[in-house]
Amino acid sequence: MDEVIISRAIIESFNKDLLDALSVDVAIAGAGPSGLICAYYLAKQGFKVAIFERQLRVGGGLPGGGMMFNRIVIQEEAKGIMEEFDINIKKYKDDLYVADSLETISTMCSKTIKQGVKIFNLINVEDVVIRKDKITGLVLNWSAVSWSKLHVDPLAIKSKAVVDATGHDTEVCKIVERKIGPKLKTETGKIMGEKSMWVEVGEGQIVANTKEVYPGLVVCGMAANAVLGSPRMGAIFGGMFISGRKAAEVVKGIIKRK
Ligand code: 48H
Repeated sequence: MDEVIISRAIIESFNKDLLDALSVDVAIAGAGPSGLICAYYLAKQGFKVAIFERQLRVGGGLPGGGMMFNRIVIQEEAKGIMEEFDINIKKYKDDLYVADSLETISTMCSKTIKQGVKIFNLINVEDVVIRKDKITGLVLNWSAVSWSKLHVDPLAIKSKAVVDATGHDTEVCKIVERKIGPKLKTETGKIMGEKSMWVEVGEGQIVANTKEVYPGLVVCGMAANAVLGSPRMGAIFGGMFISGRKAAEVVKGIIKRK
């Protein structure tokens, strides 16, 4: 055993994946539940997908369950996705099921990676690449650079489609609104803003809200409701999963259109 060999193994292996991710079919910002599910269904259909996650860990708001009780609730419509991932669910009442949030996120992450998705954590999406009126990639920097506010220029990757799966923050859409102007496909062209909790409406509207909001840019999960002005829904996650799966279909349409 040799320290330098260990270092070389890590650097070479990581660099190979990062170099390969410079040009992908789909670049996803955020490795929360909606981003993971979207990536999984795209990779399952043969697309080359990379996710960039600014935190150390994946999962976004899912592992924390509801108010740190590490359980999530899902509804009947999302049962098929839980079955696809082979995650245990327990019927609670009517069409509602309970799952362990740690089993859910670890299984989703594992199966998404095994499907061929590359997840790069500790990397912050700080801008988009634009060609005429179309998003064609992401601008990336180490999270440590942005957290410590260092003046270090970023690097960029190219993709056929970009997915904003950054949750409540709607980070990619915010960048587009700020830098390109009010041209998002919403009522005002701007981010409409997330509304207060109303589970039925929030879960009801999330699928319709999952769409291409600017050429080459799809919004999914909590970001979809925040951009399109729908309510939050608390610790029920079925809508996030179904939105991720729909985002994969929308992305497929964008790539086919080319
Ligand atoms: C790289 C970034 C950046 C960036 C953010 O918040 P998430 O879990 O998002 P969803 O939509 O998959 O799930 C939402 C759900 O967790 C939730 O919050 C619910 C259901 N709330 C209801 C309620 O009432 O509150 O994950 C987003 C991920 C996170 O891991 C972020 O760290 C990451 O995106 N992220 N990654 N570059 N600029 N911004």
